[in-house]
Amino acid sequence: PEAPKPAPVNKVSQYACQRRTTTENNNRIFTDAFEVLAEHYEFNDLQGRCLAFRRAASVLKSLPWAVRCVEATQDLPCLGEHTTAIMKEILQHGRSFEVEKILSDERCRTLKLFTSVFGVGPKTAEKWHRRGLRSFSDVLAEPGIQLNRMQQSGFLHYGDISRAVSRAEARAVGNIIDEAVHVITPNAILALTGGFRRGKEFGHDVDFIVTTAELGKEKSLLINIIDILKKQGLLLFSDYQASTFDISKLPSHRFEAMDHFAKCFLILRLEASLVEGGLQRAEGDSRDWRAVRVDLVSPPVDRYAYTLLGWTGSRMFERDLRRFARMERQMLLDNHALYDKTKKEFLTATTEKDIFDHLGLEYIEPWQRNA
Ligand code: DCP
Ligand code: MG
Repeated sequence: PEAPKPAPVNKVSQYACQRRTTTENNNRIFTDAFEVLAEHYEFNDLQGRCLAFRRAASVLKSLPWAVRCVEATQDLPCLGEHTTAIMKEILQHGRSFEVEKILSDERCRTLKLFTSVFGVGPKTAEKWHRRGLRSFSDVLAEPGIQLNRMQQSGFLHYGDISRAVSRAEARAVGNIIDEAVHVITPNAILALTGGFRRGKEFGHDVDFIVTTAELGKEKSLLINIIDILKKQGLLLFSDYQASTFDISKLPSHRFEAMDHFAKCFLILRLEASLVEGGLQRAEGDSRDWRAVRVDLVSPPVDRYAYTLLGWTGSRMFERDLRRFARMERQMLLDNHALYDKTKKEFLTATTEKDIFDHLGLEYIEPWQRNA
């Protein structure tokens, strides 16, 4: 039976930062399909098409209702001919043949497999595929392939790292980091960011901001944390990147540019005894620990709000905050700062709310940023 058409509501914005998107997705059958297509276009270097499908998925995720017919979507932004055709296919047949073709495509499957390894990006995956490699054992047996340190750890801990991290595990990691920073300084500031701050139940890693209330003291913080974790025997891998932050620089124009704060990408050993309800483990795995990916970023405390906003995500939310700032406000935003091009000045912020205010945006709670 035909579902009643939803009553006309306020127009949905083309900007993710003007939509409220919780973790409850009423349109997963479509957004999962769009994500497959987006990834396919990404692997084939068609960034425009990739973004179109990511934007369409993001709009559907924000809807408090499930799409039952394509006519119901005609007032929504970011949905084009191609996305609508896919939705039609799914509504009619329960699946999309175009998506199924991609899912069975050998090249796409191999690239997805290779990029699932920590330290392997699309370029390396492509290179391995062009050499005729199709599986992990192909890669590991291939003479002349030099894995870097990150990739070696990626393969070593593949089973653990590719398994989702639970909220209880994230909390346990938080306790470990909290203990370590408080050994170093009583003025430590520690915040959980990323997907867990947005209320997700599972994540691929755990993201934190660590800094201190004394400006400048953050400079040695990560190095000291890494040292403590190492002494505790908890450090399975660590890649530390020192700060290259320059206060005089304008915010970056690039959407996907990494910030310049000191950061580290870690793999930690997490004991089961520290996790309420136990570890996420494969069936038959009787170890009492697992490896977990953890990212730490350490900005100077006066950049805390920008870093918190930037690392909370989602990626689409971040991308659209920056796009909105540039297109609608003539401002430049990134994880370090907000710059008003008209007034030619930097705007300061101590809370995320300050930044939304500067941008003339309604405040969106972290759990409403799952765009
Ligand atoms: N981030 C970003 N752009 C990138 C990478 C990251 O804006 N290219 C920001 C937004 C992310 C946050 O950093 O939310 C953390 O990155 P993750 O890759 O850990 O993403 P999530 O935590 O959102 O997802 P997951 O649950 O998979 O960890
Ligand atoms: Mg994360």
